[in-house]
Order: sequence, then C-alpha cells, then structure tokens
Amino acid sequence: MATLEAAHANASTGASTAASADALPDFSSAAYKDAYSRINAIVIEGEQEAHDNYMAIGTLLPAQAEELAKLARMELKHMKGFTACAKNLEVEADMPFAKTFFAPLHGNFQGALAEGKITTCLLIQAILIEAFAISAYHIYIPVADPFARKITEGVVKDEYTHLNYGQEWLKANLAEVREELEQANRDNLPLVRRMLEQVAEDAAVLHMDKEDLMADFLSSYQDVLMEIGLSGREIARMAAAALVG
Ligand code: PL3
Ligand code: FE2
Ligand code: FE2
Repeated sequence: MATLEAAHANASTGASTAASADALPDFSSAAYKDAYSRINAIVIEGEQEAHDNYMAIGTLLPAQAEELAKLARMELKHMKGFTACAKNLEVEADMPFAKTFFAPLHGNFQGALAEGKITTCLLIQAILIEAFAISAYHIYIPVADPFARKITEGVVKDEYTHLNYGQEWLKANLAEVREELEQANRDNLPLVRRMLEQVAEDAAVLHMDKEDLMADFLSSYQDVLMEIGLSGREIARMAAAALVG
C-alpha cells in the first residue's frame, strides 16, 4: 500500500544508510566485480523466475491471467535493466551460481504449483520473494553506481505493485487461506533466511549491511501480514519460524 512504501522511503534515509553512502565502494575494483558477478546474477535469475512464476500463477487464477501477465512483463523489464547494470560495470553474471541459490525456493514453488496451491505460490513469489527484493534494493540504492541506482529506483516501485497484488488476494481470501499460509511460511521463511545469509558476504563488498537487509525484510514482511489481517500473535508466530528452520 502507499503507506507501506512511504514508511520504507523514510526508513531508507535513516542514519546507518546515510553513513554507508558516505563511503561508496570502488566499482572498478576486482573485489567489487567478483561480488557483483554473483549478486547481479541472483537478481537476474530472481527477476526471470518471478516472470515465470507470475505466468504460472495465471494458470491457477485464469480470471486474473491478464493482470498476472502484466506483472510478469514488468519482471522481464527488470531483468533487462539489471543485465545492463552488469554490462555497464563490465561484469559477467555468474548464472549457474544464481540457479543453485534459488533452487530450494524454486523447488517449493514448483511443488505447490503442481498441487494447485495458490496461497503457497503467492506467499513464495508475491510476498517472500518480493519483500526480499524490496529490502535488497532499498539497501543497495544508496551504495549503487549512478547508472544502477537509477534503474533500481524504478524497479523498486514496481515491486510494491507485486507485493500489493499478493497482499490483496490473500486478504480477500483470508478465511480460507489462513492454515495454508502458516504452513507455507513454516516451509519457506527459513529458506529466505538462509538466502539472506548466503548473500551477506558478497553484499558486504557492495557496502550493503546484513542486519539492515534482515531488518528491512522483516519489517516489510510483518507489515504485509498485518495488512492481510493476521493478529499480532499470529505474525509473531510466523516470524519465529525464521529462527527454527
Ligand atoms: C522479483 O521481482 C525480484 C526477485 C529478485 C530477488 C533479488 C534478490 C536480491 C539479492 C541481493 C541484491 C542486491 C541488489 C543488487 C542489484 C544488482
Ligand atoms: Fe522484479
Ligand atoms: Fe516483482
């Protein structure tokens, strides 16, 4: 929702982000390019899979297939934007690494899709992956090179549209989706936590702080669960699943 986006715009001008923006990384160093080859690949793979996932969700929700195809098209545009970012820095994206990085979450999405589990598919793609992307892009923007910063700023706006799509569908169907939502969270939130941990070392080379990433992610995620209509206690239980997995 608009309020959610505004809250995060404020958060990303916070003190810790401002401090790291003072010290921009050396975009042409070998260390930066090496880390960027993996981070950029993760983003490209994530955008490509997001495209495929929205198209797949369209097969489960035929009445909304057109709207979902529109969301999917935005993902391809994002993918092209981030491909240009790597080219601009003369970096080659490590795509095999990125495929491995997404494999567990991808596997869970495919399993849910095969069983026609709309709630699980939406939680994985439209909530968890989008909240992960939004937190990463927020933290990246102040320390990005000028070319990538402009592209990422455009992308992040679209990602809120995607997050809101999932949020509104789940909210409208809350009574029927509650139980599946809790199970899907238990199965997938630990995977997202592991992904954040796996990316942390490379992200640090880009001057992105792991705790900032985690905090931004959890704050988006909790806001969404609240908007969907879950109670404070349910939200706390769901967030606690990140500690268990
Ligand atoms: C769905 O719209 C997008 C899915 C993308 C997943 C992004 C994962 C982000 C990992 C850390 C990236 C930092 C940003 C760097 C940009 C080149
Ligand atoms: Fe995207
Ligand atoms: Fe998206």
